[in-house]
Amino acid sequence: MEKQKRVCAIHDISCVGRCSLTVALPILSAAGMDCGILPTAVLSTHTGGFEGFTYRDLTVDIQPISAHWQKLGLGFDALYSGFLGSFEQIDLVGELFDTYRRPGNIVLVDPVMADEGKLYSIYSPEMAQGMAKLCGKADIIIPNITEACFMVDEEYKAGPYDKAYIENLLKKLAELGPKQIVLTGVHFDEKSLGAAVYDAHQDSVEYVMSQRVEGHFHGTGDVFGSALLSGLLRGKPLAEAAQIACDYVYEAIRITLDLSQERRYGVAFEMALPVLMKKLDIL
Ligand code: PXL
Repeated sequence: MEKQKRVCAIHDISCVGRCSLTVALPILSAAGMDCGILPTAVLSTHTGGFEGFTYRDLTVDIQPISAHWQKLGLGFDALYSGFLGSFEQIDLVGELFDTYRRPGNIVLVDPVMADEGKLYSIYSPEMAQGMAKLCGKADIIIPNITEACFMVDEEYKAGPYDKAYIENLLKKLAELGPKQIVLTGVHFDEKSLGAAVYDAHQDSVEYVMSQRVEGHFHGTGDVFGSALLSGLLRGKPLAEAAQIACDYVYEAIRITLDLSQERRYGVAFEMALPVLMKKLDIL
C-alpha cells in the first residue's frame, strides 16, 4: 500500500456549527489522509447565524508552530487554506506556502470571505485584495461567485447565470496566477447546481453539476473543498474530484433536509461519508 499523504489544513475552529476545521479534519481523515491542522482562530460558533460568538485570533501562533515543524523536517503533500483569523494572516499563510512548497505538492486556497453578494461581517473590503494576492500563490483556488467578484472587481449577480458571465470570471481569476480554478455555486437553471472547472494552461472549462436544493446551507463550501482535495490526493483528475465533491455536498444536504435539522448548525456531512468513501474507492 502507498504511504498516507499528509495535509496541512489552515482554517479556524468554529467550536459549533460544522464548518472549517470541524469539517476538513474528519473528511480528509475519512479519505485516509494524515490531516495536520493550523488553526487560524477559535470561535464559539461560526459567524453566520449566531449572535455573540467569541473570537480568539491565533495570528501570533502561526510562525512558532511552523518553526517547530521546520525543526522536525516536516513536509506536506497538500496545504489547504480557508477562513483566516486576521488580515495579517494573509502574508503569514503566503510565507507558509513558500516554506512548504515542493515539486508535486498541492497548494489549495479557498478565499473564504463572502457569500450571497456580501463580505462576512468580520471582514473589511481590503480582505478581497489580500485574498486575491494569496490566490496568486496557489495551484488551485476554489472561490464561490461572490468571492470571485470581490477579487476581480466584477459586479455580483444572483443566478441563474450564463456561460459568458462565468467564463469571464474564470479568465479574470486566472490572471491572479493560479493554474486551476474551481468556481462554486454555478447554476444555469433551477434544477442543478455545481462548479466550473478551469484549466488555465489548456484554456478549458468543464462544468460539473448535481441536483440543486433551493437556499443557502452553511459550511457547504468547506465540505466541498475538503472532498475535492480528498479526491485529488486519491489521484482523481480535477473535474472528477469536483464532481465527487458536488455529489457529496448534495447528499449531505439531502440528509440534513430529511432530518429537518437547523441549517445554521451545518450539514450532515458525517452521515454522507459512506457515499464519499465509495466514490473515492475506499469502501
Ligand atoms: O464556512 C465558512 C466559514 C468559516 N469560518 C467561519 C465562518 C464561516 C462562514 O460564515 O463564519 C468562522
